[in-house]
Amino acid sequence: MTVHLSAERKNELMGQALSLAARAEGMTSPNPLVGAIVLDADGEIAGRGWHQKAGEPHAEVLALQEAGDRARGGILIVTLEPCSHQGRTPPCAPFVVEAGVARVIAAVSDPNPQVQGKGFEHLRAHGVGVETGIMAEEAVRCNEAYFLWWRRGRPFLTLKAAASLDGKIATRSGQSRWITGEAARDAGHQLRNKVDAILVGVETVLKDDPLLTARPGGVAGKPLTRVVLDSRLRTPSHARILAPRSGSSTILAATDAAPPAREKALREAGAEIIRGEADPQDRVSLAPLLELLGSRGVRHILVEGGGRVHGSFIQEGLADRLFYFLAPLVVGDHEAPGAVSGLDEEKLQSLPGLFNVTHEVLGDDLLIQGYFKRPIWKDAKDWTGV
Ligand code: AOF
Ligand code: ZN
Repeated sequence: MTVHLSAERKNELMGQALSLAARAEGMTSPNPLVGAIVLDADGEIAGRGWHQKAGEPHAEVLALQEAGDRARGGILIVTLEPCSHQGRTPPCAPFVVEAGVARVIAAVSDPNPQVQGKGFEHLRAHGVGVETGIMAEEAVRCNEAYFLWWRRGRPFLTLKAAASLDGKIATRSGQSRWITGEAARDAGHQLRNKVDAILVGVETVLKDDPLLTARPGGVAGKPLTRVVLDSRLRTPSHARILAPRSGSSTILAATDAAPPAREKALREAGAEIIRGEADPQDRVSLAPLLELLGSRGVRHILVEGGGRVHGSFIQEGLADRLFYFLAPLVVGDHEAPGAVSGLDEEKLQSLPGLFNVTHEVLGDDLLIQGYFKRPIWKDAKDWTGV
């Protein structure tokens, strides 16, 4: 018999394990965020752990190591099913058994087909009690890109736009820097810290010459894959996006329409050039590009415009989430570019409103968040078992 935990206490502990997991937000890709807590046989916290980086020890192993002998007869609380496979690190389930834990309380099953219930099975087969479904929705939510990858086989796409009240992202001459205030811009940079890649269209590079790093100035930003949709390779060789940033790389996604001389010059300037399929409008085909990025471990992509790029992702049904910063000013010019454009009429008529909408005031601006489809974490309760 292990110590009795009330439903409230289980939620509280799982909430703490989720907070531990969140400490490595943006750093573990392609692996999930995972947090774990070990209780000793008296119900006292004996160990804590969280996964910090792909290839490094798993959360439950770190928590059990900290607990040492105190884990015997105790309880492991973990935000994801303990793994059962040999990956870059050894399987956790046998380690949990060896540590002498009597019971495991897990939020949700691991959607990775190498695990998917096999971890729970291993524990049960070795006499460890397993309880799942505690805070399952929150646990999927904190790993929504990871879950989407295994459930739908593509990276998670967040679209970000900053617009005036009339939906304009710049003036007609391309001035955009003044649209939102500092708090909104900071929130935008925090978002960059959570994703693996940032993607923009070449028009954005030509107009704004952005750095696309995780922090203004980019001194200590985290490594990011920067991607430009640039079918004809119009990115200038001196674009700031090509400047080396430790750990960050720049991919220019082109088609066969791009001149070989541009390719050579841009490679020399430090870019990686990928020539992919063209869509019927001779633009870079999005789905194959996402597949390629996914195969490189990219799980979450932030799309930062412009309007036509956002429109393409929405049109293709590839947009998952929206961060829309709304600034209290009016541009008032129908020639000024809008936050989303280029959707065909059929698509416009079939677009539902956003799901799970939230509003937040940031200085003088408003942040509206929502999902283009029913969020994947809404189904979390179906993924708790074997
Ligand atoms: C993690 N951290 O805390 C847990 C994970 O290559 P490996 O050995 O690191 O295995 C990665 C897989 O292990 C991952 O996709 C997931 O299925 C499982 N659990 N992974 O990185 C953790 N518990
Ligand atoms: Zn593991």
